[in-house]
Amino acid sequence: MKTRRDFIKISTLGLGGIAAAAGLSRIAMGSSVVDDLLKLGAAGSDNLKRYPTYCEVCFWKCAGWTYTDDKGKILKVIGNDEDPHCYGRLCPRGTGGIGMYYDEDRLKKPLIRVKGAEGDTYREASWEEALDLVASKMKEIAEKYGPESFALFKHGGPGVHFEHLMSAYGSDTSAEPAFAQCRGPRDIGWKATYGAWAGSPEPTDIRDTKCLVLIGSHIGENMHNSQVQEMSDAIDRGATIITVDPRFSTAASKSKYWLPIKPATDNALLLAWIHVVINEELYNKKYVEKYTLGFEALKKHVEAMTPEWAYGITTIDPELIRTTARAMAAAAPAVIVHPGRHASWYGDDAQRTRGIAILNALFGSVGNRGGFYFKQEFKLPKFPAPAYPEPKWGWKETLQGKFPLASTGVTNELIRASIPGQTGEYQVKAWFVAGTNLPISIPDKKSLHEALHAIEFLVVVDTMPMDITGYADVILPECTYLERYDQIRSSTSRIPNIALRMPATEPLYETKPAWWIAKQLGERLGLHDFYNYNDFSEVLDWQLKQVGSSLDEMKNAGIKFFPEKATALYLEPDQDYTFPTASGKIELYSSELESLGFDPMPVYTAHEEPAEGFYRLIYGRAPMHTFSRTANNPYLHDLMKENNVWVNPKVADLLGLKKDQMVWLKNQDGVISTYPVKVRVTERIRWDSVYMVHGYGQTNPKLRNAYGIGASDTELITKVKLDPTMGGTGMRGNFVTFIKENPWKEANI
Ligand SMILES: Nc1nc2c(c(=O)[nH]1)N[C@H]1C(S)=C(S)[C@@H](COP(=O)(O)OP(=O)(O)OC[C@H]3O[C@@H](n4cnc5c(=O)[nH]c(N)nc54)[C@H](O)[C@@H]3O)O[C@H]1N2
Ligand SMILES: Nc1nc2c(c(=O)[nH]1)N[C@H]1C(S)=C(S)[C@@H](COP(=O)(O)OP(=O)(O)OC[C@H]3O[C@@H](n4cnc5c(=O)[nH]c(N)nc54)[C@H](O)[C@@H]3O)O[C@H]1N2
Ligand code: SF4
Ligand SMILES: [Mo]
Repeated sequence: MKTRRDFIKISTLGLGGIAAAAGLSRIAMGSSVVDDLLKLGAAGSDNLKRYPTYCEVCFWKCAGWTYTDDKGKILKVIGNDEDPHCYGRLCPRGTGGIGMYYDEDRLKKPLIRVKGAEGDTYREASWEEALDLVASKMKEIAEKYGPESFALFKHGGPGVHFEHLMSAYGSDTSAEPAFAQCRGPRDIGWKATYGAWAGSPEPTDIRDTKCLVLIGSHIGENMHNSQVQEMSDAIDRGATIITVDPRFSTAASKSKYWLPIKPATDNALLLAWIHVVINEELYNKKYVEKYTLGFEALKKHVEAMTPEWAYGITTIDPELIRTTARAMAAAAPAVIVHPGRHASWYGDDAQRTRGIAILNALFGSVGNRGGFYFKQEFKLPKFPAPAYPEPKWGWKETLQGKFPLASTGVTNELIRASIPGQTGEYQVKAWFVAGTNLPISIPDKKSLHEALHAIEFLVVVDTMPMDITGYADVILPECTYLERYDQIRSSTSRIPNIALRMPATEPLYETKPAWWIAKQLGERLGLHDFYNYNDFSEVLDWQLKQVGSSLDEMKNAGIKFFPEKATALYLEPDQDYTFPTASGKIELYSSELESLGFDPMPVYTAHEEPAEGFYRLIYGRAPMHTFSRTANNPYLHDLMKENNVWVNPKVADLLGLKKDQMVWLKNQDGVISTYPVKVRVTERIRWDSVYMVHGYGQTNPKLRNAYGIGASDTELITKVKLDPTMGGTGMRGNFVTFIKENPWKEANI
């Protein structure tokens, strides 16, 4: 059945003509993209101009330099030597970031949906027309339902610009996948223990650690730059790496101990580790006494949670549990049990992070060298603007009293609030989507589709014709990060610092920066006072001057350091320290969680097991890709064109699956992958699970490199387990089986 918002698969757009007119060809025409990149990297810097930027290929935001030739053609991006996020070296994705600029499939002009008897299409429009249409819809929605019913889904660079716009318009109904689909549960678990989010970059002192414990945190494939570099140095220095992963990850291959845990049982391992550390008195007594609360209750709580108990759950040898606990203790306090990043796994994820946080507290690693440093942050003053109007309701009300610890919008709940009859008076009617590809990023496609069909208006700001754009009424093309100003980067670090992103060249085609798009809309909505400048560079210059710098200085330096704050990176011996929790202590026993009806200390809960013939679907990252955003990038696509499904040889034997055989995956709810995926037979995965790299299976033919290649893990994640504390979507409780014959033959897909 076709509905208004059916995804437009076939478009009558004349995109080819525009690309040709712009006179662009792919700069990577050679047989090996790697060679091209190396050549670009090696190009001498004489006569080249360089402009500071920070990377947008992922959220680590490494600072770098974009080099252009005398004609303004971008040649390369390299890391800024001074930058603590990258230490002068970008990861493969960051180096290939110029592929975002050169991608011929980029969005080039504003597009407006045209209804047709044969299905909808898009037509090109001028910015005037597209912006007028979006602004008139925003006015109409505000008049009919109130501005609160216009929701914002955002992620990455463009987010803040549209957040400002929507706040000025009167809506704080906003959310991003970085919370409920990513690190939200972790940050809430960390906060319940230490009083503050772990944040990004995490304040892990890997540089000086003696023992790094990675629980499903696959640094090395998860390419968070400075962490990867610091980990590699730590390995050279002889630090002990302990990896807990059902898959023999790259990190596992560098580890002294690999614990191939049965998936979904990490809480039992953590509790057993805590048991050993307390029972063998391996904990830091002085630290625990001085800074923590609830030790006796914890001791009692884990009394029966022996390694033998955990063995029956996790399949990890009790002696290995003891040995690894002792190895951590031997390194303490220079030990890091990494809090992880993408934490929305099984629905009890905030509690798993609590287990991790508690273990670190027992070792005294927080506030000690080689553990976690106290992060330093530098905040720039806000550019003057009137106070935002007070919305009558917002993202919080859409939760209807659930998820009391959600401290920012919950994407999946905003989606639910867009389906009529779900949240009563808090009904979302229209969406503004900027920098997030919801069909690939949000599980439970059924709800997403219901919501997409129900809303009255959808505007998408993106750089590429990603899946989400196919549902839009209006598509606004943003230029890439290499062609624009954005907000100053001021993230947490060992030394407070800021970094500038500025355009290295004029935007290609008719693309525009997010700040410009937001300002144009704001002015059409009569919000002039919120946009008291002509160019965003004026905002940056004003902000920088307030802190004794200037845009000119930052254009030369790219990054600037500021003196450390009063709080030092580490605790002095016997120093009094108040943690920002209610008690001022590290809460091993959380009265806050208890008062909200949650377990005050982490517990192990058994999760659903796969039925016979089904295998748990787990997923992760590949070093050369970031989710779906790099799927079509000509350079990065060349480095890894497709994902495959990792299958244990025992399973392959049992099912008669061969290396490189194409299969379709079917999940427990009967959902079959749209595209086939190649089998990779490998001992590196447990027999009870299969593994795929996330981000593949693009359905938009306009992505000429990525379309239809590899399978999407997301479409198989139809079932989610919500974290009751904050609404995170646990996504690893889905199970798949294999189909060998094309199930879509009839449907001709
Ligand atoms: N199944 C499954 N789902 C997941 C995950 C998983 O591993 N598996 N991971 C989760 C995690 S950890 C996260 S953080 C989220 C990530 O979720 P998203 O941020 O939605 O991930 P991307 O697929 O990278 O989508 C980014 C979108 O922004 C666009 N974009 C890139 N640069 C720009 C820009 O400069 N301007 C604009 N306007 N748009 C831009 C891209 O073209 C793309 O459409 O996904 C979560 N969802
Ligand atoms: N190259 C690259 N790097 C990235 C990104 C990217 O897209 N590409 N995205 C960035 C973002 S936004 C995030 S949030 C991070 C995410 O990166 P991480 O937080 O490091 O990892 P996840 O994606 O959650 O986890 C993947 C690992 O968990 C393992 N795993 C699966 N189930 C279980 C289980 O039950 N128990 C245990 N112990 N392990 C399990 C998988 O086998 C896999 O090795 O990566 C960041 N870095
Ligand atoms: S880690 Fe890589 S992709 Fe992420 S910001 Fe840094 S260079 Fe860019
Ligand atoms: Mo993430």
